[in-house]
Amino acid sequence: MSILDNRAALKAEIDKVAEVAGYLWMKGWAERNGGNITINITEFVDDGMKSLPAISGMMPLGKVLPHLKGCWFYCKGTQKRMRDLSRNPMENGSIIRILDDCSHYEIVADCPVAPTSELPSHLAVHDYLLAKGSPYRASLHTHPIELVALTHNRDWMEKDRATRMLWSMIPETKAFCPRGLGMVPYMLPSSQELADATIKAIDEDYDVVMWEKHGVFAVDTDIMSAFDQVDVLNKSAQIYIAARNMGFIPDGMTDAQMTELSNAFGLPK
Ligand code: 2HA
Ligand code: ZN
Repeated sequence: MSILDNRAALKAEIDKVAEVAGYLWMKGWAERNGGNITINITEFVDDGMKSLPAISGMMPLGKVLPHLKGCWFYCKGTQKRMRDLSRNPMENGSIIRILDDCSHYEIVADCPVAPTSELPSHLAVHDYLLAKGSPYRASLHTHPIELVALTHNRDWMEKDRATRMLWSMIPETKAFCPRGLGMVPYMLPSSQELADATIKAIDEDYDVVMWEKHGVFAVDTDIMSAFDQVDVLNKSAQIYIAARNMGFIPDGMTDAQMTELSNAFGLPK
C-alpha cells in the first residue's frame, strides 16, 4: 500500500522526481547521497490524506515558517541515494506535513524516512516562494561537475560574470535560464546561514543559485523545469571547457547577438 495508490496526479509528480533523480545520477551529479529534492504537493492533498495518522513524532523545523501552514511536501530522505530514489521514490523519500504551529513537521507516508539534511534551506525557500505568491513548487540541490569547478576560481564568483560567459556559449542557455546564475560564497552545508543567503539570491531574481565549491540550488514550477535550468547552464560550462581543451578561449556570442536574442525571445536584458 502506498499513499500514491489511486492518486494519479500526485503519483505523476513523484514520478517526475524519480525521473530527475535518475538523470542526476547518470550525469555524475549525485555521488553517494549527494543532492536533494523537495516539492510542495499541497495542491494534490485530499481529505483522505488529511485524516492519515503521522508515522513519526513531531520534528522541529528550526525556524517558524509562517507561510507553510497546512503545506505538504515530498522530500528526498537524508543519507538516501538519488540512484535508489529513481527506482523507489517512496522508500528513499517521504511525504511530510507542516503542523499548524509552522515550526514542526511530521512524516505521513509511506515510510518513516527522515528528510534531507538541507531541509532548512529547502523549506525556507518554499516559505519565501509562497510569501511572494510565486507559482514555483519545486526545489533541487545537486552537484553539477563543471559548474562546481567554475566556482573554484575567484574571478568566476564575481556577480554575473559566469552568467555572461554561460549565456554566450549557446543561444538556448539564456532562452531557458533567463535569470542567470546567482553566486553564494562558501558556507557550511545545511546551515541556516546558507539558507538565508540562498533566499537573498533568489530574491535578487535568480532561479538558479551556485553554492561556491559545493553545488547548485534551483527553483521552478516543477522538478523537471528546475532540472532543465541547471542542465542548460552546465552544458554551457562544458562547451567552454571543450573550447579551452582545444587550446583556445572561446569567443562567445557577441553583445549584438545577445541583444538580438533577448529581443527575439522577449528575455530580460
Ligand atoms: O544531501 O548534497 O548538501 C546531500 C547534500 C548536502
Ligand atoms: Zn550538496
